[in-house]
Amino acid sequence: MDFDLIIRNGVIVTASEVLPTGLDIGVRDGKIICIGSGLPSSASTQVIDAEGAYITPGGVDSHVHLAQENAPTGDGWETGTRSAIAGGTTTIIAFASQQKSDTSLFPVLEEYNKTSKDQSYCDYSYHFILTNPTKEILRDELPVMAHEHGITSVKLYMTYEIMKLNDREVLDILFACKALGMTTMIHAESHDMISLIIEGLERNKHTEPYYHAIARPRIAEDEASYRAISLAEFADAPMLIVHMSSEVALAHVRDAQTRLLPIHAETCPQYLFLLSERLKADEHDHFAGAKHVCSPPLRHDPKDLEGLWRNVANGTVTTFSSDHAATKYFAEGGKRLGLIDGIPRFSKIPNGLPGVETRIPLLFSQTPACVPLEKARLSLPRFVQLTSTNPAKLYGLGGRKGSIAPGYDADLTIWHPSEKGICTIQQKNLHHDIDYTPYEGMEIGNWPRYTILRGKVVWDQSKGIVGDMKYGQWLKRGKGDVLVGKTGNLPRGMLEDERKYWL
Ligand code: DUC
Ligand code: ZN
Ligand code: ZN
Ligand code: ZN
Repeated sequence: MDFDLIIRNGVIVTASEVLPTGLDIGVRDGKIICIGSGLPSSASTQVIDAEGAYITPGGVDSHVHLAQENAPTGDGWETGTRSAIAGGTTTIIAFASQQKSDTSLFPVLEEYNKTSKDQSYCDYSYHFILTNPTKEILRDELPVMAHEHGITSVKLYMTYEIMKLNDREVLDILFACKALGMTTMIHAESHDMISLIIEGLERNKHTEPYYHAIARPRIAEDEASYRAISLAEFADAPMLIVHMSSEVALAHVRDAQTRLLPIHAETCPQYLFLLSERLKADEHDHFAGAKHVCSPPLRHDPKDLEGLWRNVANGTVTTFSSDHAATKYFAEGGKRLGLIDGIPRFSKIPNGLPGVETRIPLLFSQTPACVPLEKARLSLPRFVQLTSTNPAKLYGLGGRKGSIAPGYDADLTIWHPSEKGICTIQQKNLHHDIDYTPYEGMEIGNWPRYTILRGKVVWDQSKGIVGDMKYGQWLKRGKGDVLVGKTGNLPRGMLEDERKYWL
């Protein structure tokens, strides 16, 4: 057997174990063919010596915003995917976004396909953001999206005037998605609580960036998360609540999972590493807090971080995504969005932070690969589940992406041998087209030395980006794996008899 690539002398980590040392990974035609010791090379085989470093599956970032109309100063496909591979991510799932005025999804898809074509350094797919779920779209278009285009997930918003859906609309979508084996993602914050608070803050002229965190308290996330779970339970449909920021809301997810409901949680680096103090002015810049505006907001208390880390470690959180939803702090001509005639208006600051490149190294920094065991926040297999295996399975890429096993795409992140990995996150070393990183100066324990996509080295830390913008492939996804719990449950407190007359 001739291999195109053999990686020797690494420590392979999968979602279930850290394999013994001394195993080689043999790759041909972009796929992992076998894992074994002493695999034979030929003259044409490329051999990489991992020098005892960890090898983890290429990252799957299932929550990335690129080239969205509502973020004109954000990252596009070229810069966003370049940034992804430099940070160990080999697959992203971005968002094709329906506007309220769009009565069909097909033109939206066509337009989005145009912006991504031949512009991606990594493999990619889309979720559809639904903001106007007409009967026709749910009945006639979603099945085509799922079966012909392999788009098997949607994202919904319970907040933002221009995006939010009411509970009935969410239910209609859940029933439609369930029938198609699609996964529903939801942004859960109570629009009414938030809009009431914003009105009060504006009336009292509290409009600096910090008040963004005051405007969206944990109870708004808590209430909407519970409501979203209840709707999913009623429809007996799988759901993932995106970008969860607090343990109070996660308690509802945990409870649902305990009752074997297919309810998932996603969290993101910003909620594990940053607090709302970041929203305050700094000594040089009154408006600097605008760089840290995301929704849900950064929380106030270190106890919030602890609570979230607990849910990462204990299995409640299913996926760890970047929610890379970046906008430049200084837009064209030095203009800062949300600073209107010199007056800060937090409610006009675009929401979202950059993070597609730093996501994986940040989480890796909290594993036993980088810190003493007693300080580690999560195990290495748990790291792999969260960053790669779970998002691949949940979004219908299982068997192809997200693991190191024969038959899978040879998507791999090779780290530095442990003593050489220490690095400091610095904006000047990142590859996005955004003018800051929220993690500037943070010391972390390692950085990907090589990123490999379908058997090809696309990131080599000693050389930089070595991949090609046309190499990324569009992925037709299948049905998601339910992963947690099961469908077929009777909603709590309901009798079969009560349902049979209308279902
Ligand atoms: N939700 C996201 O998923 N990303 C950015 C902003 C938001 O509200
Ligand atoms: Zn959101
Ligand atoms: Zn004020
Ligand atoms: Zn997002």
